Amino acid sequence: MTTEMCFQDIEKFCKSMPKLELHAHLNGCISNGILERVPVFDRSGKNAEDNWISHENAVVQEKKTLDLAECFRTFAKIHEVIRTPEILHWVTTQVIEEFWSDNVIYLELRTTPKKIHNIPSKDVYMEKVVDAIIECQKKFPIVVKLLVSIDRKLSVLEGEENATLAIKWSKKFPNIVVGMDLSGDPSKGVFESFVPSLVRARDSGLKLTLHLPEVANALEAEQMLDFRPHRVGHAVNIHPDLGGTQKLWEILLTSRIPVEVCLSSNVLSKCVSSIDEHHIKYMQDSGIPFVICTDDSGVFCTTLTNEYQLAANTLLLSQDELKVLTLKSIDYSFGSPEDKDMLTAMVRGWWENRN
Ligand code: 6MZ
Repeated sequence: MTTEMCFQDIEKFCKSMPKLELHAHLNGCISNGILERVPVFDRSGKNAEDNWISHENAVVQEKKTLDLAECFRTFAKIHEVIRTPEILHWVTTQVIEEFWSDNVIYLELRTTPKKIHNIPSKDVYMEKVVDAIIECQKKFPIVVKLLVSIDRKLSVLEGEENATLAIKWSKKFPNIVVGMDLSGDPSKGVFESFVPSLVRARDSGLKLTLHLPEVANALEAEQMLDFRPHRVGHAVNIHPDLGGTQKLWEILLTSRIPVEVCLSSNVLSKCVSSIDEHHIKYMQDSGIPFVICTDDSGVFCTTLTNEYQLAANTLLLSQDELKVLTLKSIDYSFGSPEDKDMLTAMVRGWWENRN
């Protein structure tokens, strides 16, 4: 940050800025505050106020650092809380509201549809999440999109099912269901096996984002970049000084594929050793396009404000550079041309009118 702003001002400034969140896993974004308030619904679907789910197991996020394996155990514990369609609907509204209170004006949520506990089918899972999005968009000035994830630990058949689901729901709700994501524990599954499903989704007009493996796996990272997704997540282990190779870095550089950068997630999950060792600096120096994201705001106890603040401090960004970063995130989003025009007008308007 330049002398334009003192350290204490940065947080206030980043909070007040209108922001776009492009990498947020629904269940990873359930904060402790939300977990503590999860209501139990009676059979009629109404909230039984006096009855609360015991979710002690799920509240494991206070830890300062988790390794990647612990992160995935935490997600599994959170999934234990999502026991009914009503709870899924409720947590989705709460997650969206938390982003909105952080001045997020555009949110891309991603989630792997699940048939778990009393959620009878992946279609019901989709229905509840989409309903919650529609409800929140009526209540708050926020645009919300949904990406259907394939968790890479799934079978090829389940990956196919998720692609079919994404295509079906994008036809029903083209303004909401706009893309697919490949994510999950990088030590499980193989990217190549999901390629036919992802190609089918892309051919039907869906946008794609892939988590480049968060553990060193040059072969798979190269295959993913060669696949030319619309965006990639994380991009740890790509730079030759940071666990990658010169070849990979050059492929990323020449591809111009925007990278979803998740600073707290990468540090807290120990995928990078410290913020000073984060590849964001190399990306800035090389001109690789990137966007600042939270990943799992709940599990990593962070906000998009906090991530922008970290980026501003790490890269010594000026206010003007923060504005450019925000405007670029509009370009990299999976929103429609109309969404992008509206968001650009909103962001420019805010920057012109701020004191
Ligand atoms: C890879 C991640 C992730 O889908 O149940 N997920 N996958 N790397 C990460 N970095 C820490 N963070 C979250 O949200 C939780 C799921 O998102 C993926 C994992 O598959 C996790 O189970 P949903 O809404």
